[in-house]
Amino acid sequence: MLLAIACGSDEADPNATATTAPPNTVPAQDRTAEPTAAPTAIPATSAPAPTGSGAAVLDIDVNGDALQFDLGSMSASAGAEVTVKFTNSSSVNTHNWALVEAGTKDAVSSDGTGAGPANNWLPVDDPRVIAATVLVGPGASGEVTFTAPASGTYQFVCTFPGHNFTMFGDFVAN
Ligand SMILES: [Cu+2]
Repeated sequence: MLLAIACGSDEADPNATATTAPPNTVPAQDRTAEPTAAPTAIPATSAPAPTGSGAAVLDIDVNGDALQFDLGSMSASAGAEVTVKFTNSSSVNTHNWALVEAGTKDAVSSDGTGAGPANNWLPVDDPRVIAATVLVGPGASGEVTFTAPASGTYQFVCTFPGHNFTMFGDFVAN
């Protein structure tokens, strides 16, 4: 029997797997084909910087397979509605994006390790955590909308165990 070789062509396109991702992990620009696309994503694509309330959409990615975000700092207007769109371009690593109180990224991550993957590696109902995405797998994306905190400097971090030591930055509310 030699029929098995017919499957070999599936590997010709390394991007082909993107089309098999669950709907909620498909990048926003690809959601037009998904009737179940999250309504919050629709206005953002045509109005990247809504005015009037300081509302903003902030995009962040990772540096390939390195345990680093592609931004060292982010900023938003205090009290504004902010949507962080986190794209995980890594081909192998799972990450999240969490906004935490200044100086707490390592402690929050340590407690997140105890909380486990079912809680997205984040401590549950922890006042140090201001906002966070769920875990985002390789090649997927996730977003979170929240009200930017009061003026000051905060931290963002990936709380996947071990990533917090290199995968963080400052979040400035001004
Ligand atoms: Cu990570």
